[in-house]
Amino acid sequence: MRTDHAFSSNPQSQPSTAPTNMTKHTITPINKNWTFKQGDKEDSKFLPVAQFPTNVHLDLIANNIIADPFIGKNENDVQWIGEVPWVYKTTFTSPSLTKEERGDIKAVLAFDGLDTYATVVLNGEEILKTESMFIPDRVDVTTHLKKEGDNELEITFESAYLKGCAIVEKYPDHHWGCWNGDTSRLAVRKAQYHWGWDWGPTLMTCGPWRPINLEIFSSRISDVYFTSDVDKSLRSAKLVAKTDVEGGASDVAFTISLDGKEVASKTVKTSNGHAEHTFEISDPALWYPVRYGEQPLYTITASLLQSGSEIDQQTKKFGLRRAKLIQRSMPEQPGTTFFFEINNIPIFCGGSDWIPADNFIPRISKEKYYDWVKLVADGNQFMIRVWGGGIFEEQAFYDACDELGILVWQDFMFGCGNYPGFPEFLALVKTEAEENVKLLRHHPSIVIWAGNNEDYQYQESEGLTYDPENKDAESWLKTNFPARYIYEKILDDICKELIPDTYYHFGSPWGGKNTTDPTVGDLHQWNVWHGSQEKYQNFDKLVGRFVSEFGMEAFPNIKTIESFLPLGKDDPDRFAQSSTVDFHNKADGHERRIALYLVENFRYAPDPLEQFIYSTQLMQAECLASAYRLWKRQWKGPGKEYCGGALVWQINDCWPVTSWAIVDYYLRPKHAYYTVKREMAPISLGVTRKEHMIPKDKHTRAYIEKKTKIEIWGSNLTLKDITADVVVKAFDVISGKETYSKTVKSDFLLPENRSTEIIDFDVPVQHVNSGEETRIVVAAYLYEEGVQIARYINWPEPLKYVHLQKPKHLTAELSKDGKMVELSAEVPIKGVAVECEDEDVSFGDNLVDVVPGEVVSIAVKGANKGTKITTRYLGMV
Ligand code: BMA
Repeated sequence: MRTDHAFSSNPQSQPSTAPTNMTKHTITPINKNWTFKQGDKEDSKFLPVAQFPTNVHLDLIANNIIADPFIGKNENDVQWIGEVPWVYKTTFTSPSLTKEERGDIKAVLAFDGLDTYATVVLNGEEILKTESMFIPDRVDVTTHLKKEGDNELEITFESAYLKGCAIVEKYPDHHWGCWNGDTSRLAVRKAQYHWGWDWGPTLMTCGPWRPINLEIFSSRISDVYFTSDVDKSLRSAKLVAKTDVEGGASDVAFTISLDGKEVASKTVKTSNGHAEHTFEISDPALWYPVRYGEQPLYTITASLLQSGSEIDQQTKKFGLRRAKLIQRSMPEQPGTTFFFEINNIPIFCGGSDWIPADNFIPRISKEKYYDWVKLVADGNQFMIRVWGGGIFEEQAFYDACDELGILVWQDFMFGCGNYPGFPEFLALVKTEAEENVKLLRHHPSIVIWAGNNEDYQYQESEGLTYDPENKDAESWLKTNFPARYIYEKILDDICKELIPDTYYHFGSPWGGKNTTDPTVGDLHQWNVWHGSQEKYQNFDKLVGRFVSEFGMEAFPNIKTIESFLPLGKDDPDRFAQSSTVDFHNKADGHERRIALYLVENFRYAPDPLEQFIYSTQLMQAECLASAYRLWKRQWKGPGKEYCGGALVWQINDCWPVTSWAIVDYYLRPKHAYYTVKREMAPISLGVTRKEHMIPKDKHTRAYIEKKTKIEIWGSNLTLKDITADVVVKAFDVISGKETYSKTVKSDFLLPENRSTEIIDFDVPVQHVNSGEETRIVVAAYLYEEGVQIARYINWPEPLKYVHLQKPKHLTAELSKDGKMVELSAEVPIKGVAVECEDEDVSFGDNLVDVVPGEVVSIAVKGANKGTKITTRYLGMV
C-alpha cells in the first residue's frame, strides 16, 4: 500500500457527478527551490537556477559555467549543451486540507511549457513524457502527492537535436529538406529558430520555459471562450459566451463588463461540462486598429458556482470588432484583392514581421513585450506577423497588441521545409494547434491565421508533388509533400471548429497559380536581396496584392556592435569586415549583398565604422521606404485595392546582429524605422523619376531626346477627404540655388483612404538634353490652408553619381523648450541623421533630407540645455 503517496484519503467517497462539499480552485506556482544539473555526468552537482520559468542556457550563464553566447564567438563554445541531457529538480509541500475537503478534490500539476523531450518524475514515479515545447500538459497527481513532507519533482530533458536526428533516420523514405537549420528540426516540435537561422545563432536550449502550477479543485473552469459577430451596421453584436467545466459544479455566472461597469450578466446551468449563453450587445464599443479609433476591451468573467458559492473564476479581456479579409475581383486588374477591413474600414496594412525577441524567451519581461509593440505602433505600423519559425508568443505580446491596436497575423509554427506526416507527428501537431488556438482566440488583435511560413515555396523549389485538383486529403499523405495534410486538413479543420470567425490561410505566402503569383493572395518579395537581386528602385514592378515579407539588411547601432565585441570599444575587431562582426551576421553571402546594394547606390567606405553603419542604414532605409511608397501608391480606393499591405521583414532581432531588422536587439531603431514611419504617416507624398528616350526617327542612335519625368502622387490614409495645394521646388545640388518654385495644383482633392495621382511633368531644367537633371533635387510639398502637411524630397539616382556638397552651415539646433531639433542648410543634403550619445534622448524622426530655405523639425525627448546633438549625412566623410 502506498500510504506515503495517498493524498486523497478516500477517492471513492464522493461521486463526482453530485458533489456536496466543494473546494475553491487554487493555483500555486511551483517556482521555488529549483536546481539543475547536467544529466549524463555522475559528478555534476545540482546548482540553483537563474529564474523560473527558465532554460538551461540562462542557468549556465548565471552560474558562470558558460560565457554569454551573445558575446564574440562564444556561440561556438556552447554547442555541447544541445547534445547532452539536463535535469531540473525542486520540492514543494502538499496543501493542507480538511478531511471533508479531501473527499472529492483533485490535484493537478499543470505544465504550461516544457522544452521539449521531458520526462517528469514526481516522488519517484514517472508521471509525464512530453514531445513538444508548444503543448501544455496537465497531470492528475492526486494519488501521487505526499500527505506530509516535501514532494520531489524532477524533470529530465533529453537532447532535442539528437532525438530529431534519430527520427530523421527512422523515416528514411520521407524527403527531408529545409532552408535554415538542419533537417532534424523538421522532426521536432520545438521553436525552429533554435537550430539557427539566417539572422540567429544556433542555441539548442531546453528547460521548463513556461510556468508550472499545482492546482487543487473539486470542479473548475477549464476554458472561457466565445464567438462574436458584429453586425454590418456596427450597431449590435452577438456574443456567444462559453465555458468548459471540469468536475460537477452546476452553475456558471457570466458577466460582461466594460471599464469596470457591468454590461450584461447571466447565470446558466452546466450540462455535460459545458455552459453557454448568447448576449446581444447593442451599440457595442468597438475595437479599432491604432489611429482608426479606440481599443476598448471588454472583460468576460465566468464564475463557477456550487450551492451558490463561487468555487472558481476565470476572466478574459476581449474586443468586439468586425474583421474581414477581402478577396474579390477588381474591374481593371487580374486576380483578387487581399486586404483587411476592420469595422467596415479598409486598412492599408503597413507593418512588420516578428521573430522571437530573444533566444532565451523566459527572460523577456512583459514590459519588454509592451515596449516592442509600442515601438511598432509609434512607427505608424498597423500589423505584426508572428512568423512560423518561432513560437506562439507569450500572452503579454498579444495583450500589448490588443491594448495598442496592432493587428496580428499569426502563423502556425512551421517554416521553410518539408515536414513529415507520420501518425505520431500529426497527432502532436493536432494537439499543439488546438491548444494554442484556444490560448489565443480571445485576442481581438489576431485577424488571420496562416498554416506555415514558405513551406509551399519549399515544395515548389524542390518540385514536390502538389496537385491542386486532388482534393482527397488522405492521398496527400502518400506523396512526398505530406505536410499538405497538416496545412489544408488538420489546421483547416481546427480553425473551422475553434475560430470560425477568423480567416485561415493555408500558408504565407499562398494563393494563385503559385506562391509568386502577384495577383492573388500574399507574396514574399525577396527579389531584392535574395532571388534576382533587383534594384530597390524597381519595387513598383515587384508589387503583389499583399506583400507579407520583403527586406534589406543593415548594420545595427554602434553601441549594439560594441556590446557583442569582447573588448567593446577597444576591441581590435571593431571594424566592419572583422571576423567577429561577420560572425554576427548569419545570412548567406551577406558581405556581397550588402556591398552590392551599397556600391550601386552610394560613395562609401568601410571606415570609419560609424559612417559605414550609417551607409548601410541609409541604404536599408531608402530601400524599404521605396517599397512602401511604391506599393502604397497601388492602394487606389474602392475597386482598386491593387496592393493591400506591406510587412517588412523584420521588426526585431533575437540577439545583437546585423540582419534585416529595422530595430535591433536592444530596441535601438535603425534609420529605416523612421523612413517607414514617414511612409505610413496619415498623409504623405510620393515622387518618382522616370527616364524617357524619344528618338527623332526609327533608326537614329544619335538624335535621341532624353526626358526625365517626375511623377507625384499623394497618399491619404485618413478617413477624411483632403483638399490641398501642391507646391514643387527644384534646387541645384551643387550651388544650392532654387531653380524652380511653383504651385502646381491648387485645392487638389485627395480622397480618403487611398493614393491619388497628382501630376507628372519633366524635371524642371534650364537646358533640355544637357544632363542637368542629374544635379536637380525636386522637393514637393502639400499645404492645407497654408499649413504644410506633407513633404517629400526626390533625388537624382543613383546617388553615387551626384556631386553632393559638404554644407558650410548645417545647423541642428535644439529649440528653446528642448522638444525639437531644427535642421537647416544652404545646399541640399541627403539623409541627415541626428545622433546623441545620451541614450535617454530619443528622436521622433530621423534621416531626413534637407533643402535650402526650410527648417526641418525633429521631435526630441529627454533632451535638456546641455544635450549635445550631432549630425551625420551622405558625403560627410
Ligand atoms: C524569409 C523568412 C525567413 C528568413 C528571411 C530572410 O523568407 O521567412 O525564413 O529569415 O526570409 O532570408
